[in-house]
Amino acid sequence: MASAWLGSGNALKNIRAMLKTNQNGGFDCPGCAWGDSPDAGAVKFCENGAKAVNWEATRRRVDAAFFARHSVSQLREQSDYWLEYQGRLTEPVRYDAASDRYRPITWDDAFALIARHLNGLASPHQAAFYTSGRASNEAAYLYQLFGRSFGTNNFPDCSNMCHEASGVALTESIGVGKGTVTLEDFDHADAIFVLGQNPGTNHPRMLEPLRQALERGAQVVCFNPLRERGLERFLHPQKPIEMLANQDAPTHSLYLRPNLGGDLAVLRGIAKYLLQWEREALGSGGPAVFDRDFIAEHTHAVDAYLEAIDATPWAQIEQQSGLERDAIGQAAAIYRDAGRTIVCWAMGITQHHHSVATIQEIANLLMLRGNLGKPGAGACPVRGHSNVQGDRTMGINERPPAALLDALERHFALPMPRQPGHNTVECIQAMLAGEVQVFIGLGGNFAQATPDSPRTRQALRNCALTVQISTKLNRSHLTMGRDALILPCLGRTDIDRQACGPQAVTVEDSFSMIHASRGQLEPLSTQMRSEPAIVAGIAAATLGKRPVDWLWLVEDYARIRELIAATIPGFAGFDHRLHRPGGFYLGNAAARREWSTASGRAEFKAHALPADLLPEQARQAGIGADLILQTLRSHDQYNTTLYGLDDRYRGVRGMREVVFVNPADIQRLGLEAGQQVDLVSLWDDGIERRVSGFTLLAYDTPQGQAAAYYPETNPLVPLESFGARSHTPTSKFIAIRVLPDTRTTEQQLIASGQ
Ligand SMILES: Nc1nc2c(c(=O)[nH]1)N[C@H]1C(S)=C(S)[C@@H](COP(=O)(O)OP(=O)(O)OC[C@H]3O[C@@H](n4cnc5c(=O)[nH]c(N)nc54)[C@H](O)[C@@H]3O)O[C@H]1N2
Ligand SMILES: Nc1nc2c(c(=O)[nH]1)N[C@H]1C(S)=C(S)[C@@H](COP(=O)(O)OP(=O)(O)OC[C@H]3O[C@@H](n4cnc5c(=O)[nH]c(N)nc54)[C@H](O)[C@@H]3O)O[C@H]1N2
Ligand SMILES: [Mo]
Repeated sequence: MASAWLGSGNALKNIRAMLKTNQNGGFDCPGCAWGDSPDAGAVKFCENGAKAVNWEATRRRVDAAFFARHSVSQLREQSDYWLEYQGRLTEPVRYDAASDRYRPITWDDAFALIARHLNGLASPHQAAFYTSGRASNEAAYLYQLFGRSFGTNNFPDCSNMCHEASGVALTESIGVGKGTVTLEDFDHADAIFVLGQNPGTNHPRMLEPLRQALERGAQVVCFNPLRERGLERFLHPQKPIEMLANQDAPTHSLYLRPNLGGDLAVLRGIAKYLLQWEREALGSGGPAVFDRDFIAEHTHAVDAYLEAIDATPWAQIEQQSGLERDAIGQAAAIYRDAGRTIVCWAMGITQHHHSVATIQEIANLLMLRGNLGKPGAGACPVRGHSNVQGDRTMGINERPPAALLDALERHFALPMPRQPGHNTVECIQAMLAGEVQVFIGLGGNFAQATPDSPRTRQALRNCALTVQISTKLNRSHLTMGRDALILPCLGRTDIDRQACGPQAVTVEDSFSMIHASRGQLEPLSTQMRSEPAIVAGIAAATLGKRPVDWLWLVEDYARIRELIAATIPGFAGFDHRLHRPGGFYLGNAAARREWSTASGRAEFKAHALPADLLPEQARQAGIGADLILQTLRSHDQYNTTLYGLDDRYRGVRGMREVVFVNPADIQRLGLEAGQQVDLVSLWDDGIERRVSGFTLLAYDTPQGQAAAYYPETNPLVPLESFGARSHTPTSKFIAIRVLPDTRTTEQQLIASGQ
């Protein structure tokens, strides 16, 4: 299989473009949301960023001739990898049911068609506007302004499946739903905790600050059920091969391997140690363990929290975390001894039933030692998509803060909808119930990224109209409503020319740094349009000039930035500040120790551990679960985009339909490594959720804790299995049974391509 690099057929030019990635004057890497130091010589891109750029910058094209050759039914037979590999979408097309093919449509006709559908709805709430986190600030701002002017807050987005729990938890605890640290803080931390994250693959540029931290004597403590290669040794992200070979690189200080979903218990165990040591210090007059001044001056409700710590028995902590008390004590001692600590986390923490509680426990621990709002310390939810954080800042939010709606109403003199909209799970439910009729996707791959795949696909098919604004072909284009459009857009790498000349867009990284991104490559076709231009086209066709002249706005994106400056806090003088090298810092109230919470202080949140990690509906399913499954990313993918079939650091080659299981579990289940199996998830609602033909791999994972790749395992995730108050599908905790493959030998041979 061709590598992403060579497969794009444009490698040399792309290398030149790469050199400009994430640099002043270049484009923002469409890979992850890790930030960059503005200093010269700092790492600007990584191996996986190179893959993302090259994948987008292909010269292969999916045009009218392509769609004339392939019917939609034929395309459905192809793999996800094949679909994306066909190249960039280059002209707008509409589905024609009679020929089962997509056929060219003019942009004007496409916009008019969408407007007809939207304006024909009985209620604006019958439309949903999905966003994936690559959309620029400018595109996202226009999109939310359009949706709200149309009359709804139905903005499901990829964040609902990603860091939603971080936003909910931190907003309540510290008054800001984002991380409090900047990249510079990593230079000053005495300890860095990394929970539920695989940076070697998903945020390679993060390895550099981790390595530097170890080299200057700071501690790095990792919590992960799997031994992830990138967490065991921190090597240079531009030299991935070192990662396999070099044994001299600095290693972590401590690596704990909790059970899936066991982090709340581990963190509570750390809190228990701290409380014990604090009491001992009070008794002996020794140095304080808690930051007593910070707690007194800046926090609220510590007593209830200390009671919750006392009320949690060690037996429950050990049972739920799968770790022994002493091991947790080692982590607690590192935390106690560090003056300044940063806690980082990603999907291993956010995609559980009790993720909000777990993240609030992280905030509790930070507060106990005053690790908020001082250099070298704080909370760091490491974001996924390169602009997912910015999209939220711009108002892509199904439950918008009242202040945002007030500001929009004031500025545009138009009433804004106050009723909360649908998040991703609710949107699928509403489509299944026929309540949402028009679905528009600004990027992403809704059919594959969301849970309960067969039901999600049915939900899309129920719609009167589905519109996908995309760079590349994917399964969402083949899972359509009765009417369907594909609108081809420019990506980050493409030069974006509008009436007033080439345009820059802006993005926000995980550290609330805003910077400009300018495409460098000539677009493949003049028929492709920018995301802001497409949104403006839809809006103008649907609303005319209400409440703004949409088409005039996109002639020069500085005009959009003026609106952002006028209505979004922190963006005053936006267009001007943009031109500073390295961009500008949006600021963060919690990092200044200003608490926008109910009490005006940072809130301790006292949660009990879940009585049972297994949810009621999995227990009700009768037979006990064989295993708990987490769904994760391989080294050769970007979410639903597959660059190849290898997972280098986990030693997997040429396959993705695999399930990693502890050898003792394989034996217990009476199975053999290498065997083909079916995975069936346990959820008591009468629906069978099964995937077939997975190869059983013996792997070093804690007993009872299995892993398999996303998105292939999304058919197993029940739509109703989501996090409390986050509504995030529990992609890291699915009770499953493992059964010998039930397909006939003939089907197996067809599936394996023989
Ligand atoms: N190359 C590349 N980069 C990416 C992406 C990509 O697909 N490819 N995706 C982007 C996006 S949108 C996101 S959100 C991020 C995702 O970045 P990650 O969160 O690193 O992605 P996952 O592969 O889901 O990995 C989850 C990690 O958490 C661990 N884990 C799972 N469950 C638990 C648990 O209960 N407790 C603990 N302590 N650990 C657990 C898993 O073993 C795994 O190491 O990456 C972004 N960057
Ligand atoms: N089981 C399971 N499910 C998960 C997860 C998991 O860990 N396990 N992770 C969840 C997470 S963290 C996330 S963020 C979601 C991701 O959900 P999405 O963001 O919806 O999915 P992606 O795979 O990132 O979307 C890829 C598609 O985006 C389009 N695209 C790429 N670049 C651009 C661009 O610049 N503009 C536009 N308009 N389109 C573009 C291309 O057509 C491409 O096919 O998946 C979630 N689903
Ligand atoms: Mo994500």
